[in-house]
Amino acid sequence: MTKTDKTKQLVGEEVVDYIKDGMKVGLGSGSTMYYMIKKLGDRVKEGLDIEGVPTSNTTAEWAKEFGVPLTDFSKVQELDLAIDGADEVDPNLQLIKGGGGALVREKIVAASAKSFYVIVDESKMVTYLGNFLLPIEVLPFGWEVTANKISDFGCEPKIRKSKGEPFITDNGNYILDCNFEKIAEPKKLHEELKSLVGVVETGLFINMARKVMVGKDEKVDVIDQ
Ligand code: ABF
Repeated sequence: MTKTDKTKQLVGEEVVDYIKDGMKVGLGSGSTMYYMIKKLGDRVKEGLDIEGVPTSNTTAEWAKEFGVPLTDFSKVQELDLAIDGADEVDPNLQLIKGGGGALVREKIVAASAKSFYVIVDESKMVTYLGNFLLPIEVLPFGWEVTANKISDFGCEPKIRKSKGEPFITDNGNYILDCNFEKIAEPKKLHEELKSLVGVVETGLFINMARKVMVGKDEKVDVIDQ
């Protein structure tokens, strides 16, 4: 296991302490969440009574593998807590997410929770968002037109591919990865991109994270909003 994986495991396991009996919990996606779900499965076996709402098909599979009970939004309107990873976190706890292609469901789940906690290793902490390519989920129909309009904001959108074909999200859409490099005003950029026809959602998570837990070597720093 690499040093980064050990750090992800540390922070992924530590966040489970915040999950209490009876909670409805949003389960994010990504490798840090893998460790969280595995640990949560151990707690469930010990008697913790919770239900999770998964943000991706992969997360649902992990939950089944580790014995974490699942529910969905047809039965639950509000979640007590949502937990997820991130690709970048700035000093104001604004985030870029969507490297794994699950940003829409991740945002719906985070927005439906009373609290949203983010778990990352320290490599994700940045001064400015944008070094990581910003993922933007778009409708397949006319995606070339949507990409052209996005490029007016100062990037060159690239359609995400998997095995030579466009990557298809769990919602049947495409992802454009956009090289903004330095996003000075994340809220403004998110709002302007979101107003474009064809854009389903951006990977900018603005004013959503209440707590960011940062794994650093052998310890976890907790930053509260
Ligand atoms: C998801 O998983 C995504 O939003 C993000 O791209 C990724 C986090 O990365 P990691 O695999 O490092 O946990 O939460």
